[in-house]
Amino acid sequence: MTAVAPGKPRAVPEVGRDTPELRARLQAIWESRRGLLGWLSSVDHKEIGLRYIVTSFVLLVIGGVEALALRLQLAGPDLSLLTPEQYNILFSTHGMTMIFLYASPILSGFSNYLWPLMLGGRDMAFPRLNALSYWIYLAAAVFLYTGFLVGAGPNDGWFNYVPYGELQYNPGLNQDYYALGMVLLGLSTTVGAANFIVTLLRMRAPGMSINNLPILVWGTMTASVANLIVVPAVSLAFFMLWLDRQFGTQFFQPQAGGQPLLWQHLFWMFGHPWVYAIVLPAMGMVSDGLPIFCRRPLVGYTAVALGTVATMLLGFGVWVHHMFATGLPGLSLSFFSAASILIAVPSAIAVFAWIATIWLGRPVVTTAFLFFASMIVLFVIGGVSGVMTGSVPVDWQLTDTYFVVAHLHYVLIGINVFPVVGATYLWFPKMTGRLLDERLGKWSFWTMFLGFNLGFLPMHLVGLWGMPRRVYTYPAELGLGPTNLIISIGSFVFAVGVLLFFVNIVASLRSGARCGDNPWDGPSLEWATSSPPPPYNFAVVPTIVSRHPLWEDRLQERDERSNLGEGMLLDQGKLALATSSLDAEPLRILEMPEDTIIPFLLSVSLLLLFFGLLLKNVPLTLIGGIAGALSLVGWFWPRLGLLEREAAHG
Ligand code: HEM
Ligand SMILES: [Cu+2]
Repeated sequence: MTAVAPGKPRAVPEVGRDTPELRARLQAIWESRRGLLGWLSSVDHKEIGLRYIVTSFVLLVIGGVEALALRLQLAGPDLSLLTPEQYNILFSTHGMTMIFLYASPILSGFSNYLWPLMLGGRDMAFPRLNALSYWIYLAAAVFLYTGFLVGAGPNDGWFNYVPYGELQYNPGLNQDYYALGMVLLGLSTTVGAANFIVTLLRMRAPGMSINNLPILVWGTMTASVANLIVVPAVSLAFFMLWLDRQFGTQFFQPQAGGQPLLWQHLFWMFGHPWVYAIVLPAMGMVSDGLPIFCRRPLVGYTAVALGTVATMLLGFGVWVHHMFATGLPGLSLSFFSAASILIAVPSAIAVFAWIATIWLGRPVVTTAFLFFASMIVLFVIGGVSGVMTGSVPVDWQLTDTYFVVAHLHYVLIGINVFPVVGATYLWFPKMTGRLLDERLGKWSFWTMFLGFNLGFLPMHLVGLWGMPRRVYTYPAELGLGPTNLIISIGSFVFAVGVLLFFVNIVASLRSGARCGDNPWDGPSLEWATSSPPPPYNFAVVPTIVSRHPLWEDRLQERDERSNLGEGMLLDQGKLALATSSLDAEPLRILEMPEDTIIPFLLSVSLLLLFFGLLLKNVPLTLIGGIAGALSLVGWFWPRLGLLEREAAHG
């Protein structure tokens, strides 16, 4: 399975220059096989990253179409396009899709693609686990949407409060699909998070020390640590709900001594940190992207990096702000209110750093720049309405009104969708070798920006006027009709902007202008390799001495230079270098696993297993379980090569 015979001495790695022969050799070693089997077996982080990105964009479109149906229904008073039951399923499925199947996976996609390139490594630490996390994500999306297609989508909001989720109030399969689907998705998030953390600690180029990391890496690392801690809480909650429904446990049944509030605690202990997990990496995209177009390093790197971590630490202690209206004791409300307001501080650090970077730089107004810079405005609006609802008496007025719908979209669209679209303009050339069209890009930006504000700013108003969220209609006497019409029109304009973005992608894939390795003159390592990068990323292992390896000549910050043309060859097999956690000193040479179809098979087995559990079908459950166990046997079958860990120095 590997090019290296076990036992062959290679403790001191050869050092050499990047040559065409070396590249040919590495290409042969690292290339995935062609054909369907090769495609299903790929463990290349770039391939997996792209799959994540494409799949989550598809889900963004699906979730967007659901939202437009909601806004059609609400465009005027007393409309009956949707029944109340359909409305319930649609807003819950929209929330679930956007939060779980789009906002987080899209960031995993970008980070998967970019991390090893930014860090100067050849792949993630656990390539097979990486493939597994993608395939399980896809399986969970298929599972959840099967429910939706058979009329059993989630119908109790994305946070799925009990006791309404319990069997006696909710007898269909809706809640079972949602509960099991979320447990399945939790597996994907967990293995993905573990992979990011170990990759950060081990798979960096020599010299890529902790204070040279791009902020996107800080963001995803922080998000991954949080996910590892909090995803079990929500998986547990959904599993307990399923037990309540199928086996008569009474965890959340008040009449039997169960605790509905337990659900809310478990859910929001997860839910709030998760909100940061879907914004911190996106903030990292802005922190790394803006400086490229401002032609200068980010102002306040250390403060922004530490602010990222501080946001998450505080973020663990604010979940009760989702429960201010549940009658908890006053003292705990004060504590959680104070913490929620405090969390504005580290976020504000990032905002000031971005503004200072633009102020002190020489901005080039590209489409990517527009998306990143406008995100600052949206972030401030979403942040201010967040601080407002963080105050208990204000929240008592606003909770469950459209004000909250406005707030959550400013945060999620402002700090996730806008940066992600900006990031696509920035890194699409790296991924494909072609530029996106700038003219169409600017059209799409202005349509999105104006449409979004037209659609979502007035939501604050109807909320203040008392329009509740999650109602399928409202009577004409309330006078909410005209404003709601504006909201719906704005939503459609925004959707047209998003559509233009996708049109741009499809058109540019075929006919976009070809670009060189570094079309934006970016400073970080991913721009040092070709566009698109070869399967092995870098022919020789680079050595890094600064945060901006490609800007060192211009910045003249120090005398030393990073060395990108000469370094360890690691061409005697599918090899990668492991480095130490803080200073990135070379430690070990790792034999990386070959492509394998086992992660795909394992996730298909899990899908069968979960359908078996859902339908209480014993044969199906057994088939899924046994197939999964066999896949694991194949996965862990001892292979000598993978056990070798050789010292990287003499
Ligand atoms: C075209 C863009 C979008 C439109 C027009 C839109 C519209 C809506 C509407 C009308 C609701 C239901 C309000 C109610 O009756 O309570 C809603 C809920 C929600 N939306 Fe969006 N939305 C859009 C995009 C997004 C995105 C990109 C995200 C996340 C990344 C998102 C996350 C949510 C969440 C979490 C809810 C709450 C669902 C619940 O109450 O359980 N939306 N949205
Ligand atoms: Cu929160």
